[in-house]
Amino acid sequence: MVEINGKRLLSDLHRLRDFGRTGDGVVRTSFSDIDMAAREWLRKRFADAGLAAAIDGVGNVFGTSPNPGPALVLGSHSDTQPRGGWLDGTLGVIYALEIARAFAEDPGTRDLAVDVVAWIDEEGTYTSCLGSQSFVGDLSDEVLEHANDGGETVAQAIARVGLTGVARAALDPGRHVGYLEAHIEQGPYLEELGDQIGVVTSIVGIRSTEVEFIGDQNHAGTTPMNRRRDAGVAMFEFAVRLRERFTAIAGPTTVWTIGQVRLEPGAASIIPGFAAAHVQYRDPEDERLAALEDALAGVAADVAAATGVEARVRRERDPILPCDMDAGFRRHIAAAAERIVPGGWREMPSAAGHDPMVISHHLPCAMVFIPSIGGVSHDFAEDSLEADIVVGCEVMAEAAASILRG
Ligand code: HGY
Ligand code: MN
Ligand code: MN
Repeated sequence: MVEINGKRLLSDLHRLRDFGRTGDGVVRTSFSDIDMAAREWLRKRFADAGLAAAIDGVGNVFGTSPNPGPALVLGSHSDTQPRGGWLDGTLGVIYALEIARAFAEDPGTRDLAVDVVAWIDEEGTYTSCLGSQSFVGDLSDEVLEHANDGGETVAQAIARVGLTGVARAALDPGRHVGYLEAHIEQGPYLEELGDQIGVVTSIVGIRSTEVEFIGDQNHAGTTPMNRRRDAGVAMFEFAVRLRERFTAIAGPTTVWTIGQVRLEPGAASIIPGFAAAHVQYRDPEDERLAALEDALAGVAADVAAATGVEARVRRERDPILPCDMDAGFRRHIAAAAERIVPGGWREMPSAAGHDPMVISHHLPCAMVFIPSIGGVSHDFAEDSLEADIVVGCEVMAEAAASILRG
């Protein structure tokens, strides 16, 4: 069995947590100073592990094994949500680093090639899965114009951190035979069912729609109720009707949320003339996501008619399609899990999005989950047991070795 150094693994996880640590959580959004400092630390750690390491032209940290292919790419993202947990993304990056080191230290795996990556902007501060889109050659000029909430575009952020014109890591079909990512489950099932390992079968599809409501800004006291075009009232009515409509057509695992809203000008004594709601919805079936998107547009039109406020519906990004993990890789992971935690694993879908949503259209991919305590994620309270963290890395290492041995 590949000898994972659990102490070294945990020490690097905690060191990376220090970059942006805020209470028990982490604030390390893409292209922030602390994110770039963390990337420089990762680049050095990748180099210390014997990898040819660089921060590429979009901010990915990429470490290339000195061994000839066939090579697996192992990794995850090192950027976080605006109020993120310490393991979301970080776990998979440090697993990959630890596996590269453990392989190099063991004569039985010393010749296996594992390239290691820390993607940038999986979390969508500018545009989700930015780094992996670049790696597979999907990064269009249009995506480079996507902006963060402050209005800075991807291209401007790349220039600000001094990466314009720097070579970008790219998938090498003559070398790379697949991509593996370990991640915390971010949901309740492994813990509730008493399993330590999740072998991911598929990743849900995701659609994101912004609905703007344009009414009349006016005095909150002197404007008669029957003459108002209150954009806030329209948005709240939309949210209630959307819940009713989506509930009626949802499948067993459909999820949605309105996680971000705007009211302008946002003063208590002014009737809001503008409101915007960002709706994100997910499902394993793209047909159902299309039906939800149509229903959403219908609800917006109904609310506009009912309130006299104009409603504008806009896709925030191209739909992310549901994707399947590679069946052969899944068998390797399942066999490794059965060897290390007999009976303590299960196959399961991912309701969270991950970079294999992009990469799996170009390379076979697979994912390993470990339990999240209380099923909590995208919150400072996110955490996992140390024992589960170490076991997850052992399973990932065994599976990677087994895949590369063929
Ligand atoms: O939102 C997601 O599913 C991922 O954690 N970015
Ligand atoms: Mn996340
Ligand atoms: Mn993640």
